[in-house]
Amino acid sequence: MDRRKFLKTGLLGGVPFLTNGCDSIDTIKISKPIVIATWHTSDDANEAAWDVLESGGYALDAVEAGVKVEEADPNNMTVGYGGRPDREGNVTLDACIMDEKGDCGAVVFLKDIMHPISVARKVMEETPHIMLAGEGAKQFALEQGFEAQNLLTPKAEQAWQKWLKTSEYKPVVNIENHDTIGMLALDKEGRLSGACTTSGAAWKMHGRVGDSPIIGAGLFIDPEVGAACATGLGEEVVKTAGSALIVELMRQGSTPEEACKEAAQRIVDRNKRENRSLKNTQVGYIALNKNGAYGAYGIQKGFNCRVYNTEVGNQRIDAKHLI
Ligand code: SD4
Repeated sequence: MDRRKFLKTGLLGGVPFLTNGCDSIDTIKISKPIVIATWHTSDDANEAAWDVLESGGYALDAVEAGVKVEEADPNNMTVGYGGRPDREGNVTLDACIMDEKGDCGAVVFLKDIMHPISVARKVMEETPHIMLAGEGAKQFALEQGFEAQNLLTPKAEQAWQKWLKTSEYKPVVNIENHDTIGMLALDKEGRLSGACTTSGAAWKMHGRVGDSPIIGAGLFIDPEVGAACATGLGEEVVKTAGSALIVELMRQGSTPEEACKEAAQRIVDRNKRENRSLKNTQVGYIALNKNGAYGAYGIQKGFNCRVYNTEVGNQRIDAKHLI
């Protein structure tokens, strides 16, 4: 059989994707290192990750360094310091990290710590658990040497005060649930890692946890196949196990873009079946397979991401969308 029939090209990635286990990996072009992150605003985050990858560093170090840029940026109002608070005025953070062995760590409902992704990595590396929540997560962070600080900036507090006037919980598509950073990287040695970090949905209920720190929902990696992560309305991502679904679809032969599209379609179909409006629902997915092919897809117009490799540089990509 013509061996080209075994290969499918990632629609965005332009890199052949091995769809048949008979082919040997060294017969196809592998694009590495590479990093991809949700939202075009992650350009500086990609730069930080690329610095690690280009010098031959570890994908896990790259994604941690990358998303930390957004966690520390007060102008990113969906991640870390400067994140929009919950409806009671508390900034509460969710994050998870996963490596090429399938090991992972997460923190949820964490307060007062600027870099939840680094705490999540400590959970993975220093504890027998995968997830710590709330006060326990903060206590662990302090024990590990992280410093407590107020994460509510004047800008975020003003936005909250304004919201309080109506107190309507109607997330504004591509604005209020925008800029959570999910990042996937493949290093020179072919190791895949991913990180996802967020302050969650703006004006959420106190105690609410979204998809971003949930392995299989906000992030998933299978080193045999690839990686995926999500941004947008977390409840919808969790209900469809979005990132795990994308990885499984890639395992069955879908390109990264096809897999992201199908996962977005599942959300649309489920809501249509229940006659629910999707007007206020945006979810965007990115995926990277083990060969460095990548893809993205959104439910609504307006989702984008950023890819960095030697071929394209640090490039913005506007994802296709279903609606
Ligand atoms: C959440 N998925 O907590 C996050 C929000 C998000 O860009 O992605 N914002 O539901």
